[in-house]
Amino acid sequence: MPTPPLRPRNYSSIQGIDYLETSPSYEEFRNRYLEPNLPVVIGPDLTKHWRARQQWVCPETGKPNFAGLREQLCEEEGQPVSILVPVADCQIKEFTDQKRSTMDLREFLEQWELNSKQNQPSRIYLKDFHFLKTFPWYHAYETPDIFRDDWMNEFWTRRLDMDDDYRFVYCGGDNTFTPFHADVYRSYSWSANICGIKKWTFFPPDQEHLYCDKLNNMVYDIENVNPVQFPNFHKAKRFTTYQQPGQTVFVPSGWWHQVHNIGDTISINHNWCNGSNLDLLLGSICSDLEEVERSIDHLKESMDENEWIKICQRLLLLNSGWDWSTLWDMCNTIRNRVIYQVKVSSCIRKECDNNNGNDIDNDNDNRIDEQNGEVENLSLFATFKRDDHLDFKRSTPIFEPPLISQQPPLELTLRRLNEALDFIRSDKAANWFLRHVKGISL
Ligand SMILES: O=C(O)CCC(=O)C(=O)O
Ligand SMILES: [Fe+2]
Repeated sequence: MPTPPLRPRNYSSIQGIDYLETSPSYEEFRNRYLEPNLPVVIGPDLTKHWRARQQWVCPETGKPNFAGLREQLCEEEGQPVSILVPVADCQIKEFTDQKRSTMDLREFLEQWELNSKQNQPSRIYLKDFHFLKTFPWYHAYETPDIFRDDWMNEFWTRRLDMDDDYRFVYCGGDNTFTPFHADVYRSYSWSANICGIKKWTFFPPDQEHLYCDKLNNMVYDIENVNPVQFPNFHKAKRFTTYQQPGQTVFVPSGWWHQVHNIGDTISINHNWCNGSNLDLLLGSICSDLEEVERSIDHLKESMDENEWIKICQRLLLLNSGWDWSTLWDMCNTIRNRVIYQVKVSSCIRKECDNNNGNDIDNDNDNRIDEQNGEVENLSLFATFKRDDHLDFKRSTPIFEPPLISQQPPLELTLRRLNEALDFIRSDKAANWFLRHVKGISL
């Protein structure tokens, strides 16, 4: 399989993790962090107006407002309602992750509060909880502008074959943690801390050989590494930061990290991608696929070429949650939206040129953004109309596309999308799979 071209990124001169007291402009965020793929922590102003920060925390103690959370989330008109949430047991490793199960939210909050009152460390961590899907009416927070160019949530919340997203809430007592990992699909994540402190340890990319053993097992917990199994782990370059209440961490693409909660911690996070890390996602799907192919290489002889492609794609979807059609459909959905925005903004520019002579000023840019808001409403309307034909009732609220001011120039985005689509099209196996199995015209 050909490898996709990666834009060069240089991690060798990083000294530490930047802290910005106030939110950067989109332009600054893109140039200093998104494009070079570097982490940053942003001060608490970014989140201070959120309902989650105002109502989920006791102002006197800084601890979670356990009673308020139970009342707001586990009751309807004074009656208890049962909400099932995903939890991880931080003391049991299962394969490469913690043992997962589900639990009633009220019970979780009660147990957590008890541990907290007794100053005991916790073991159960509520994580990957799809908060918006469960409480679409609640408005706990707003996605900050700098994280709005988010193709994963834009695409996933419009998918016609599933009702899903990458928007989560995490709640855990003292000592809960998330083991060493890089995020799904090599996506970015942002994580806003509502209360408690999170200790993040970040490892820049391209050091995987230091935390992988001969059998391809990865380090699980960076604080308990077997030096015989991973003799070179201590050589890995790393950066640590303590995220305070209200602060937001930007986690770049493909950076391995581990997170420890200090005290009772609640956070909100999204996984996301856009034109700045699309090449890394493409690289990630290619390496996931190579791994699948390696693992069933012994079966290759016994099947014809097309059967082999189909089986590899099925396993890729099962193991990694995506196949060529997922990535193709996401890029195509975003491409259609961007083309629409290009058309609308060029119409407005023409109209403004006619009205004002050729002077394109700030007012004009504002008009483009306003009009862009209308583009959003139109696309939202189109999605609702299409939803009439869905086999399921969509409960996950739509993630709105970014305004023009919240994304790079549309032409650059289109170029990157076209490059990715061309790469997929030029791969013989992907091309066959998309056309003949998925019925997509390329
Ligand atoms: O907060 C945690 O425990 C994990 C968060 C995380 O890994 C992420 O946001 O990428
Ligand atoms: Fe992560």
